[in-house]
Amino acid sequence: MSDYIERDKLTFSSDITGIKFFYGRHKFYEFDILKKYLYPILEIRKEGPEMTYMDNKNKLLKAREFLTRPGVAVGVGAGDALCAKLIEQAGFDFIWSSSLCISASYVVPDANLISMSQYCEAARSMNEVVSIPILADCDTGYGNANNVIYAVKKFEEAGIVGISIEDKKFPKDNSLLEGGRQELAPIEEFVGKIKGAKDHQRNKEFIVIARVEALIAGWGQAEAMKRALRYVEAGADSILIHSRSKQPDEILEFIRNWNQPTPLVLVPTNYPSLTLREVEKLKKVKLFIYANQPLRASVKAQEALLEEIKRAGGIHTIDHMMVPVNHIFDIQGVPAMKEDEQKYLV
Ligand code: SPV
Ligand code: MG
Repeated sequence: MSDYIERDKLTFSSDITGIKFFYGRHKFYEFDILKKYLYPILEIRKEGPEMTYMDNKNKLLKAREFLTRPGVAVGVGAGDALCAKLIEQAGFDFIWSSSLCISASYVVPDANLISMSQYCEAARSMNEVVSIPILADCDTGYGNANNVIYAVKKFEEAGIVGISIEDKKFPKDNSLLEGGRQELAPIEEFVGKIKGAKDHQRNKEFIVIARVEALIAGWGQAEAMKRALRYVEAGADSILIHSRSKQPDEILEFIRNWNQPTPLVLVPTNYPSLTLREVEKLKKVKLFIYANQPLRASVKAQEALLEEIKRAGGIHTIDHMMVPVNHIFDIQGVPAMKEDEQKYLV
């Protein structure tokens, strides 16, 4: 991805490594850290591909900040663009493009039945409608290290700010599934995936989260810690330590023993008693993800509504169970379209 703008002899080119200024063919300056401020100063077209590029760059920078700034960034799981939009409107920091929620949108088990392209397209459609970053749940990376490298390329191209890959065998089963196949991959195989991802990412801010499934698989704290340390050494930007224990105890034990600067990620689905306020006090956790609650709430709401329509023999009793249709028009951006029509439709 690169932009190239020509103004007489003064030109600049930008790519993922920075911005370079040229007079004729001579490079006279190279910026990196200032690039987010330079785009607006140089008045790159406000619409079109360059702007999309800049939007994504800002999302990458924002997501990086989540890992370094004080406090905890909170993300919510989505399976489609509408859900992502609602999450943004509710004021959350980022979207977790969830393999469970995307699989559920196809009504198939969260077991790598749909392809990497389908997960990626779902994430892309979310990214196109929100201005907060999307972190993609990429399961085990869809195969071996070759698949991970290809996935990094495709998800970066889709404007996604980072991926999470988990150290299970492909094809995986959902981590919360009672009696699911929770088979761990050999450590070195997973280390290869992390290195492959980090070596091939094109944006330096792109985040690779290594997800440790040792507690999910019942292999214990020592194995979880051993793996997490190896993944940090391999270049992981963050460690997602996952648990399906009904109490946060094993997660809290892991966090107590964690003495690396690399930040942790938690998904508290099965241990909801651990609140954001408590997580903030722990200091070592930077991303806190409510992975699937909107999906579960919407299934519950739709089931109740459908049951009531069936019972009442009509749609005359359900107004209080739905938003007005104008609310849907607003979410879809109809007001902005109407403004455009005033200007451009003859
Ligand atoms: C997801 O949301 O798809 C996750 C979290 O990976 S979990 O369902 O807990 O595995
Ligand atoms: Mg998942």
